[in-house]
Amino acid sequence: MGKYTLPKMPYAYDALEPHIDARTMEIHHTKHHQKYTDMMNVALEKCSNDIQNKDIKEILSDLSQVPAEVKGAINFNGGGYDNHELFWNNMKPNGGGEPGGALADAIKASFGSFADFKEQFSSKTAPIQGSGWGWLVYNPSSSKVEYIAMSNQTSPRTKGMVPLMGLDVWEHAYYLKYQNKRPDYIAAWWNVVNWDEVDSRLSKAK
Ligand code: MN3
Repeated sequence: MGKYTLPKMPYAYDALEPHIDARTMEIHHTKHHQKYTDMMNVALEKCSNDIQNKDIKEILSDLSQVPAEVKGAINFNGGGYDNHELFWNNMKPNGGGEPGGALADAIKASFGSFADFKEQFSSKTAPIQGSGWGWLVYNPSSSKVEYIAMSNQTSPRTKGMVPLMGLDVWEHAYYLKYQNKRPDYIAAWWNVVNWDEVDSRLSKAK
């Protein structure tokens, strides 16, 4: 067995119904997330022990430290491994609503209001070309929260950002239920956001 193993889901596959269907969640976790995990282990075998022993966050934060021949594979599969673990946990059954506390203040400071943030996040994530993610991140250099769109599985960590909340808009994340209607998936997704988890990531990032 490699260093990385598929993280356990924090709830049942059908727990996010009707917003995200059980079959999509099961395939997404057991096939897609599993594949990124397995391929990350394959890529790590070509790395030094020093790299192998590092946390995924440290690896993704500085890809210049990994051998050139596996840099692309680690960017993609290490990103996929980490992004999906964040994604499962920034959702929960009966989630949604609005954040409170420090997260609410940070969102207001950066976006004007929660409604403006939600509108901007949705309208920037919906048109991502091909496969990618929309992210709310913490920028350590400005000490503010920001929106960032990332292609494929590339982690916001590769840009020095701390991921707080990610939305996977690869077709595998929604196609069974929503087909080509990505904006409908995004609109439904707000009902399962786990704001407590996002707020907790913000406090750890500061
Ligand atoms: Mn995915």
